[in-house]
Amino acid sequence: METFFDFGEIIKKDTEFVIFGIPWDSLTSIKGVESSKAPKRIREATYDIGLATELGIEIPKLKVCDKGDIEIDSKDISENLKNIEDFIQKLYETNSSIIPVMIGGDHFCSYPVIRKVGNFLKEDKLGVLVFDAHLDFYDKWEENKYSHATISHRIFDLDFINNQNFLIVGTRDIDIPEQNLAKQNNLEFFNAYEFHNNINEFSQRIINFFHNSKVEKLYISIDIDVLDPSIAPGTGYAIPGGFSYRELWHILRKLSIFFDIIGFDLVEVAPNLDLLNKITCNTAAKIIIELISFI
Ligand SMILES: [Mn+2]
Repeated sequence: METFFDFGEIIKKDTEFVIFGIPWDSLTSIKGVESSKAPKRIREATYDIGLATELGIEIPKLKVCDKGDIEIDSKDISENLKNIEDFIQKLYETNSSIIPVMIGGDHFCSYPVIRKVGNFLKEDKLGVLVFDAHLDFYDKWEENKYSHATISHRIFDLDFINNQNFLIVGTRDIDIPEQNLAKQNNLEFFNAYEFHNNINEFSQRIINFFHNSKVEKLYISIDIDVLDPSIAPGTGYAIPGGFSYRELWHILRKLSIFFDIIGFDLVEVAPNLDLLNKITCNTAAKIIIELISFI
């Protein structure tokens, strides 16, 4: 199996991070977006990337293991949810301090991961931060509770989540029904335009939000469309006005100083919509390895 940066497939005693893919995109709201191919393509992208992080950390020395992809049934949603949660349960049984790193798939893949991580760490001061151009706060999408357009609402409905430990950052493409729902529920989100070219100030706002609620442990879900499509064009909804790679890098670096990051994911990369030079897959791979090294 081709693994992320050639990391091994076996969880060892000193393994700190376990990477896994969820090749599942059937709950996407538009056709022709093959984010199920992203785990494979993002792994492949790592073979063309240097083996030191930007701060000079030697990547092969990081304690990472890549367990490959979770098997997905294209039709059976509840079976997929069960398989994903069982997979994470087993990780925690092997080592309860493992940090799961999931590569999607569409954004709905984050739901079972966050549900499982949250239920496992329930006693602790947990927060969930979503980077996304969208609120994805529909209650239902075409009659379905489970969709990548309802993912934030499903997270919000989890019993360990409330409007003080859940934040969405980078929004700039919001629909009227979800905007109304967000207002009714006092959902907190920082629009992309509120970042006024001062990355420290903006990062501090995010940190303050969670500190005010006494959050110590943070799960981070990154929809690649939080980035500007000029750096990440390979995604279903390419919306202008997103963050640069460097801006997101700075925010993640700051967050990892102030919080115990207990898991993260990167979703919604669509390799079939990427450029020939694979810029979106490269960007995704860089974000994943840089964030691992920060943590
Ligand atoms: Mn999105």
